[in-house]
Amino acid sequence: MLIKKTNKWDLRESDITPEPIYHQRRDILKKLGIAAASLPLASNATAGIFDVFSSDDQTSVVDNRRSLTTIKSSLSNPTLSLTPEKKILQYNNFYEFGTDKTDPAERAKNFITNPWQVKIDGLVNKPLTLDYDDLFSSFPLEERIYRLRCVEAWSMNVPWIGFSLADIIKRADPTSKAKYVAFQTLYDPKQMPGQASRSLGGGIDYPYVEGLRLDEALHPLTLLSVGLYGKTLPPQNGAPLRLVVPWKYGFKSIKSIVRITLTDKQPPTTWNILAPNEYGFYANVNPNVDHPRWSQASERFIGEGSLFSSRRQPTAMFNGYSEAVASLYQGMDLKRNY
Ligand SMILES: Nc1nc2c(c(=O)[nH]1)N[C@H]1C(S)=C(S)[C@@H](COP(=O)(O)O)O[C@H]1N2
Ligand SMILES: [Mo]
Repeated sequence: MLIKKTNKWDLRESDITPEPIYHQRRDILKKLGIAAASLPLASNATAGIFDVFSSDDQTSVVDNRRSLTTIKSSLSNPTLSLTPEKKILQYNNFYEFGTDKTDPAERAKNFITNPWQVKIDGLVNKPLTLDYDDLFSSFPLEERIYRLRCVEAWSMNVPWIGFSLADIIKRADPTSKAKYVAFQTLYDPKQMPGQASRSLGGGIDYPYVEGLRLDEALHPLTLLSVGLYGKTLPPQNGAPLRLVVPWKYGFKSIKSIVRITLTDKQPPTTWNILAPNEYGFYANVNPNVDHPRWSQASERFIGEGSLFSSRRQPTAMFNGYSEAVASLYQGMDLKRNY
């Protein structure tokens, strides 16, 4: 049967929808076996089809998470309205498992996170290795409700569980030469299909690497997370250990970390390597510095209700953490150091 191609739909959807959501819609359509071109779309008919997050027949997720006991933290913001757990677990960026938002939850289901080892090495007096159990027993676990802002202009509020990165760095006792901290994600193409295939993995050279200046790394807000919503992290959110830097774009918050290295030089970072004119080393959330291809002045907050009716809100300088972190960048040109 010849299906009439309605370019009108493509145009309208891509015009009004941020790119990642647009791709996700297409992905959902693919899974439903619906060719996008075949849809006689009345604009109000789409809502039901795409409203995956409010339908209850989508819950067949393997869940090996354990409950974690936490203490309160003065660095948490309990007044933030939380993004529902289901959305935090099903709308992810983790290119090692594919580039669509729903890929990580699907493809990381059997990702082995225990046993696990994390090395802290480089310019330190006491290099150390943490095993899986050490991640949960070495430091008191705090719950910290933070804002998360992706460079793609969407945001969530997440109740993370973890401890300050500073705790682990201090234990390793950096030498006076240490000026930066480099992070590395696990490299295991057998488990991570995006590492085995350039197209699946978005053209990234793996392992995913990230970095911070030492003073940023030692800031108490900088969190090593082992959990969210009261439980251990699911694989798609970076189990068993991931970074969370709440005043920076989400790509700085590297997942499934195996190595933390203190260095004297600014470390290479994955998105900066891929597109240096679009993604800088600093990546501080800043409404006044646009991405070359889109505005950063506002963001789509993913909260209750349909993902696609989520509200637009203004982007906050340093993602709302100015008071705590602005002094780190005093005298710096934030347009040049994006
Ligand atoms: N190793 C690795 N870490 C990563 C990514 C990735 O693709 N690989 N994506 C980053 C991006 S772009 C974002 S927005 C956050 C998303 O975290 P979440 O899925 O827990 O919301 O993870 C970051 N950490
Ligand atoms: Mo992101």
